Amino acid sequence: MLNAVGTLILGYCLTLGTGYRMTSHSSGKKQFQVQNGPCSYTFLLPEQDNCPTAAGDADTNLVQKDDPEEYEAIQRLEQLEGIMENNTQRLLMLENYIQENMKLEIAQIQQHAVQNHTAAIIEIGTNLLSQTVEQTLKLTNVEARVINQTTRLQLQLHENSLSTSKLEKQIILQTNEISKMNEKNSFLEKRVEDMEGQRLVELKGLQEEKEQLKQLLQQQTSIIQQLEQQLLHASSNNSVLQQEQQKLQDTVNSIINSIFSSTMTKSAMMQDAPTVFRDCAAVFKSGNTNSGIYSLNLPSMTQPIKAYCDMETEGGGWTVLQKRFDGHVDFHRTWKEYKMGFGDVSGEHWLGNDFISQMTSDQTYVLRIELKDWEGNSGYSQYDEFSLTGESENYRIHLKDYSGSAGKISSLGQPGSDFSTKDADNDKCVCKCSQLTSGGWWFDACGPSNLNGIYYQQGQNTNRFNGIKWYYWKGSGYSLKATTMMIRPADFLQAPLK
Ligand SMILES: [Ca+2]
Repeated sequence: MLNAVGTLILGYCLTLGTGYRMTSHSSGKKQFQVQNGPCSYTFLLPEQDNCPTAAGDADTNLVQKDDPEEYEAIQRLEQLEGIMENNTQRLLMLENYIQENMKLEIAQIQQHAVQNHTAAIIEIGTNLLSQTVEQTLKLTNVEARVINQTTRLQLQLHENSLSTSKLEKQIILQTNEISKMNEKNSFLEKRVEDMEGQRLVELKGLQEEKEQLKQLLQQQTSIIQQLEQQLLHASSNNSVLQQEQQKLQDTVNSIINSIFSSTMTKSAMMQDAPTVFRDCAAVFKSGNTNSGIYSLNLPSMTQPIKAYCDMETEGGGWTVLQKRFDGHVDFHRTWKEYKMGFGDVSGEHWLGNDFISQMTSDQTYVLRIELKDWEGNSGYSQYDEFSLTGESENYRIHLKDYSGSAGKISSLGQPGSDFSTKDADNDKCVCKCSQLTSGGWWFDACGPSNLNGIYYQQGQNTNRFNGIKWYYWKGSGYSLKATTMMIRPADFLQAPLK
């Protein structure tokens, strides 16, 4: 059983929110409000005007048990059905209205959403665009770099190709030169072969000549041997002749001496003047003041010798012991030759150690050495005392009081050395100075002087260890042009003329 209910629906939209409330209307109808979103719906429900109370209901129920009551109920049911139908139509209308409103809202919402999406898409698009621009810029940079690199590489490639072509040209030139050289080389090889052939022929000829010369040499050797034998025979004959000559000379000397002695006796009786002189000073003082060759003799000597007298230098009266100026005389001589003297008295010569030794044994002599170099300079060395010991003491030299211009120091050392020759080694060297440096001299070991060394001509006179040496004037390697050694009594200038 349904209660009859009248319903009125009013719809309007106000604010958001959803809910419902129930209020009592002044007309005695109850109303319901439903809130859905911005819209609210109000329902007015009609109520029955004479609803009986519970006690009254009991009476009504008694009345309704009759047919009018059923009729009344049917009417009410029909009324309710009508109301229900009206309500249903209204609800349908309401639904339509709501649907339309919803459509608009949805459209608005959709539009709004579309706008939002569009903005977001535009923003994203803008972002994408800016990113794209950045990427494009980067790409442009990269492209520019790539282009630069490509250009560089192209330039390098171009340069490389240029240098390659140059090298190729050079290679071609060198190849040409090599081929030319090869041609020359083959030409030269051919010439060398030809020359070798010629040389072989010449060598063969020379070998033949050599053989002939060998044979000739053998023949000549045998001839020389024969000659040597003949020479030996002749020299034995010669020594016999020399002995005879010596005997003859002795005889002549004795005759001369006897003549001299008789003459001297006569002269002594007539002039009391000597005719034989012991040295050039005596010659000078006898009045012979011209330089030249004179005969000298000593009481201890058996026979006189020839000597050169220098009557001009420093007052004259000098007996010359040694003279060299052109190299004509060989001074690499034996002990005996230096003992007896050698050379040309008027030219280059050595007076003789025996005579010098005896001459200086009983009187004080001054030794003067005069020297000339190849540059036109002259110098001298003088010793105020000079003497030689005898042969038994190897003609040892004694010197004192040096002065002169040929060196501030004497080139003949003190104390004096023994005399050495190529066949008599009396020096202080483990070597043999005479054989080493040539000539006879008072070598030390081998000492700073040797006036009897090898004579070297101008232009060949330097860097010589074996030349004519006077160290403290011209050094060790210099060979002098001219030398003179001469002596005079120390009292020559003081002694009065006889
Ligand atoms: Ca020696």
